[in-house]
Amino acid sequence: MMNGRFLKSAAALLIAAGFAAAAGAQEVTLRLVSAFAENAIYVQRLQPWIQKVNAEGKGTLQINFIGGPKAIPTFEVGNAVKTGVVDMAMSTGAFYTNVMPEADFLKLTQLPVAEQRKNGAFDAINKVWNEKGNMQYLARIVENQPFHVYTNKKVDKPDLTGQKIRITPVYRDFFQALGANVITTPPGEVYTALERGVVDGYGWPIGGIFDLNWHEKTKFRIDPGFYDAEVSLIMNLAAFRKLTPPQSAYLQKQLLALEAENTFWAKYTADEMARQQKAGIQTIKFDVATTKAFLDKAYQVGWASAEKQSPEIAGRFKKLFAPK
Ligand code: 173
Repeated sequence: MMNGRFLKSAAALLIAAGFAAAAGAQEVTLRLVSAFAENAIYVQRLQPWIQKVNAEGKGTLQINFIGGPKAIPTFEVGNAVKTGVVDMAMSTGAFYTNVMPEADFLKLTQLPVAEQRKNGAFDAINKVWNEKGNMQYLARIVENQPFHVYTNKKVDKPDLTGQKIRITPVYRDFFQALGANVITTPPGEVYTALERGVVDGYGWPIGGIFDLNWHEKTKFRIDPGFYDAEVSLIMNLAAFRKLTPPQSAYLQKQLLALEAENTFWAKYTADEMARQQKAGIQTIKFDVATTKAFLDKAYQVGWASAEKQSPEIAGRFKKLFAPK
């Protein structure tokens, strides 16, 4: 017959084993890809965050960085998240308009992501991302990075007639409204397109043109910048909903910490402008009235395009994305 002491220790062993199994089940590893190349500033800034998440998240949550566009091509990343081929991605909406046209509307926000979380914009985005994209919009990790026209053909007014300009959906309607002929390419093809003269210029944010050596093939930057480059973390919805409460709380804490570091971008803008000047890139500027008209046109064309593609959602977003 089994005595009491044996039963007690057997029970203790079972409990211990049970805890161990439960603890094992509590750690999830999420596979993450980037739509930007691994040496891009956005990825460079994400790496230390991933290391921190993994160091502090042992037993809870780990992130496995798979790689950049060599792992999954830039314009395929959104679908990979939607279908669960990967759990998480860093991308910009312009790269996954094939999942939903609304993805590109996020360039039109005119208030910080911290405000978007307070005024309902973030929730409104997630409603659409959940329903149409089968994904969760986790965090916006780039702010204060307006887009510019970079070109090798000088202009003295906002007119790109006769110029071939590399684009993504971010710039399409605005650059066409300025008279440009547009060619869509992922960032990975910009250098070659410039080198071969397939394009005269390209759209890109104020920062990052040195990452892939485009400065070697760039003569002018047109000021002012317009819109705000959106780069975010997104996650497959089923993978997101499968997280246990502690996992999801831990992830949320780390995402908010990452967003809190967005103060980096204003300083980076100043540094990159100085660096472009040093590299011999000349700025093309307009008078005050022309500058204002240029910016007004950018937003007017951007929202008109959004309203045409998705009237109801554009209407909802427009109020929530407006400056305070
Ligand atoms: O590739 C692009 O020009 C583009 O759409 C983009 C969007 C956000 C950040 C950087 C580039």
